[in-house]
Amino acid sequence: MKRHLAFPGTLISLAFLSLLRSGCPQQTAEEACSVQILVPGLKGDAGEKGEKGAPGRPGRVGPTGEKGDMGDKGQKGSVGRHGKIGPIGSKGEKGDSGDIGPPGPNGEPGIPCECSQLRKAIGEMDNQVTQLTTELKFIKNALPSPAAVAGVRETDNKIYLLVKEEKKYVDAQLACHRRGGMLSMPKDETSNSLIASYITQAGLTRVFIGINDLEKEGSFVYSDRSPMQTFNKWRNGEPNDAYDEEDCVEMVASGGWNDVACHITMYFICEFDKENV
Ligand code: MAN
Ligand code: CA
Ligand code: CA
Repeated sequence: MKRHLAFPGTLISLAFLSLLRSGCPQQTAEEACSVQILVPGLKGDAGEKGEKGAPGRPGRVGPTGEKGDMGDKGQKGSVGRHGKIGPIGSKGEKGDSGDIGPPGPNGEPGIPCECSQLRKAIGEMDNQVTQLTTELKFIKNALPSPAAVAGVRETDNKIYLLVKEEKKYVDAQLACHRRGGMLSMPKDETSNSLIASYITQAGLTRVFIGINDLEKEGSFVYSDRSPMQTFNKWRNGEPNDAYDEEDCVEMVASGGWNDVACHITMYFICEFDKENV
């Protein structure tokens, strides 16, 4: 047992105890029960020098030594491998504009108008109509002198304008011309009635209209030089060329015609073709 070799004192104690317990069965009382004290013997002579032992274990790592002097510079090494690609550099400054390139090829044919574009166009036109209606209403009803225009009347293709300026026939015709029209020429019942009601509503009794026999007595023509057709609204007894000087024509409020002297002055009604306005 290794423990006894390591602790000799313990061996002594155990041997003593075992003697006490045995009761000394095979020995005399005097011999067996006497107390034996085991003590070490004298130190022996020095033994011969042993052989050289095995090398000891490596010692612990010593402390770091002081830095030595720098050695001579080594030879230049060979060229290393290519390094890794570096990070992207910052953006450079804007360059000068280039020359204008050649024109591109023609584009594809357009597609039919989209509903949204049509709606937008309609919306804009609607606004324009509203604005024009307002402006026209103002022009028809509120424009004061010197224009002296008492509103206008319209058919599908004509606009009639009553001019409240007293003029003799030729000046009335000239005034209409300057406005882009001519003295009104009632060539059918519809236009005649419209002009008549225009006169009535203006509170007037007569106006010059564009009919005359200036060129040839008794041969009445319209102001556009077109000859009188079958339609006419001569009042009873007219034309009578009274005083041999009546070569121009007036319309009275009832819509009837009467030949009158061209040098007298009165209001007049011009007419305009809508396609020329
Ligand atoms: C009367 C009639 C007409 C004529 C006028 C002239 O009304 O004789 O025919 O044109 O007078 O004022
Ligand atoms: Ca006449
Ligand atoms: Ca007359």
